[in-house]
Amino acid sequence: MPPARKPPADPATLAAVTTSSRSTISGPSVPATADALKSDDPGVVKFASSGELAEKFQANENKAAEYGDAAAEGAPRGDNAEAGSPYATASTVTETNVSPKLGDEVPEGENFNTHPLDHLRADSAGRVLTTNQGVPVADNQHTLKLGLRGPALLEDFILREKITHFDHERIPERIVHARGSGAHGYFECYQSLRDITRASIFAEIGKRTPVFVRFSTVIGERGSADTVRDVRGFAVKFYTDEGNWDLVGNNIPVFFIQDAMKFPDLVHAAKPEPHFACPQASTAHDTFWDFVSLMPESTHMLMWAMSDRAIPRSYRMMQGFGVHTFRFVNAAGESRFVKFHWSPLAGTHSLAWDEAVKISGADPDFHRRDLWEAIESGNYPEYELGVQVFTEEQAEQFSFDVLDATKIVPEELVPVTPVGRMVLNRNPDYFFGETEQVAFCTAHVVPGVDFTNDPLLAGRIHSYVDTQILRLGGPNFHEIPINAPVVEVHNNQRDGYHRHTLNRGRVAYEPNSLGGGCPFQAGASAGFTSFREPIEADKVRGKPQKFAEHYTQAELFWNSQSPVERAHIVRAFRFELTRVQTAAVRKRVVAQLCNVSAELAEAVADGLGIELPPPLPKATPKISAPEVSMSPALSLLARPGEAGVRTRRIAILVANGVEAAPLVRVHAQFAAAQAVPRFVGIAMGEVAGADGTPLPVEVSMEAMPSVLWDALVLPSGERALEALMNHGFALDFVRDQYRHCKPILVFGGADALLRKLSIPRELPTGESDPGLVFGEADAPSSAIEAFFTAVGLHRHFQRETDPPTV
Ligand code: HDE
Repeated sequence: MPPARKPPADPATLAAVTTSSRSTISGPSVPATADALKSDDPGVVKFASSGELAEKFQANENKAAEYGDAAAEGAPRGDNAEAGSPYATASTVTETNVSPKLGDEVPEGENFNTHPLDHLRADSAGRVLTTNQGVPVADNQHTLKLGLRGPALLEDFILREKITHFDHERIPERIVHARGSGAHGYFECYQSLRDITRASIFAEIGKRTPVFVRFSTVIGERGSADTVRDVRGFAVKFYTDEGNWDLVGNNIPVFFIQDAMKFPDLVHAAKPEPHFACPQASTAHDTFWDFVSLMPESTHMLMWAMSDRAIPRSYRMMQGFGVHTFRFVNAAGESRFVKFHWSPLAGTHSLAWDEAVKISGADPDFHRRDLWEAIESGNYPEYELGVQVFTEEQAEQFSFDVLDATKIVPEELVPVTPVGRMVLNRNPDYFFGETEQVAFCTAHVVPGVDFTNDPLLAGRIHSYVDTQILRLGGPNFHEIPINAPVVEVHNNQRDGYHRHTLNRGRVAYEPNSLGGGCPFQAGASAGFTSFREPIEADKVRGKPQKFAEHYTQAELFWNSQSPVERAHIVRAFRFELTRVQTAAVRKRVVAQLCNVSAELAEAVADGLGIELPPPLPKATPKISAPEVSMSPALSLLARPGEAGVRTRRIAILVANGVEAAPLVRVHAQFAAAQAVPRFVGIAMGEVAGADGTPLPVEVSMEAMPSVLWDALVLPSGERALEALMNHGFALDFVRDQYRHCKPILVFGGADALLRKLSIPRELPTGESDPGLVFGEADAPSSAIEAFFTAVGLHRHFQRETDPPTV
């Protein structure tokens, strides 16, 4: 037997446990010590106490009793133990954050829908296993058989119940937006908007409304990777005190098409091609580009989708938009148009394309994990809600039609006014029960919010309710707890699959006298009333003339991008169109781009090795003098967010012989700033510093390669550097950090690693690279400070060249 390993020094383990508890991949090789259990940080207690609980089960003690004569004597009681902390068995440490939707403030009322989710949570701590009928299960290992080697018996209702349930565990995935992740939180109103809307969530300063949010990709299947190039869904369910309002938006403010009639065509073109079901979660194929190049109204959205908006660093670092123009309606029945904008406090940040591609392999759950980890560590994502409010008369003056979902209303025309903030402070207990079963429907509006005649929106009002009926198995999907409003539901709808409500009495119609007329209609002053829009028109199929202009806002977007963003757009078109096989389709897309910008079209044509084609014919001339030709708000750089290192993952490479002291200091400083610094080793275990200090490795380079980190620290120490310089993974690690424009802190001597990889110290312009910070091991403070700044700046794209030289 190998000698027992000595646990490393307590403070080092505690430090590693602290930052490992902020991650969901790997952890130190040795168990957490008693100190961790006493921590004030619930994440650390959860990490340590679940480890402690697992320690109590050294092996499956009952295994031997499953065989031979022992089995026939009857099953033993299952091994069980009590957890040292309730967190040990919790889904999430955020379970103590309460709301009227989630629980702990049970509102009055006799309607079960009003009960918070709390009463539905099942906690098995200290309980025996039962069937679905509540019958205690004596033996969960064996089928009932006639003799140990004999046939299984049909009467085994326990086996049959278990297998039958298992056989039916899957429901259809969403036809679009199948891949996603959600969180609970609240919306808080900044100011009363009573003058312009009756919507109760905007009634008074400080009013809080519970929300559930689901972020998603559009094209990929449920198990597809998070970091594919795609639009992201940004769907918010507000559980208001006048019913649920679902604001089902995207992270891009426009859409590909103008009329719902074309949605199935768009989705069929973008999804895997039907004959061989490829490619997964990607628009980089012939049918997508064939369709969009024949639908020039998609050009504006294509510009956004080929920009870095489509590869966000995190769901926490992207904007959200309602896309359509909606209406606010006040108590007097007056209406104004409104567009909704969500802006993340963490700023808008994206990945590098090469990084996104590699993350798809290294961690397909990258965004899901990131959202979970941030909330779990108390770094609650926050977004500000802004509105653009304008009148119908103003809208008539615009050169574009506000009912056309391929157009934005530039902020220069109508400013965005902040009206509240949304904080996501609680992870779900159960992914399927909450995130999968949540049903967002654009038809879910509340008094004060109304639709416009956007023909795309009209189709959505039908589609979402319809699709839930299939996906969730019937018309009672509103009764699934995550979908139920916090207010009571009373109507005469009855029956259908999975009906839960037990309505009292014999009346299920209206008008009635036998039920005292109840439930009775609320009347216009209390109930939802549609805006009285006078319309005189012929019944036709067609679009207004202003919808025919397809390129002016695509050009506005291009003009408003920084040089780096433009370069990325060109490369995205180049990548996607190179994957297209049909030369005629490629050419058609470039011809489409000629109508946006000659510079863009030429660069893409160049990348594809083709001659610049003549521009596609236009349905109508471009607008000669648009209201706005440059809008800085359209650049991702316009929202750097709170500069800071919170939640950033910092890899500190370690190997035997490192100079440990500066690394321990960096680890501590970043941990204190709520970042996630971790000691990354060649292998798990413990490394010995040059002075003998033991450092616990938290994760290996193999398990978490470079693309999963935001920044890198290269250690000093001759022996350690030699080991790293001779390790292919370590070299890849450093190369990718540099190539993906991430900040690197280089302690004395470690620049040998940079030299080995021909990494220049300067930018292509000759200036020094602000993302490369050099520090002496004995005077690390100023270097660490500079590195903090460099990490807060996210990526250092000034370093980029096409092609990359490193
Ligand atoms: Fe959707 N869309 N969509 N969509 N959409 C769905 O509803 C649809 C559109 C969006 O996290 C489906 O529950 C039509 C625009 C999000 O659960 C489906 C049209 C925008 C989500 C559907 C559109 C969106 C969906 C699939 C054109 C941005 C995910 C499953 C008329 C404003 C919600 C489901 C979640 C989901 C239909 C266009 C956003 C089939 C017919 C524009 C964020 O009902």
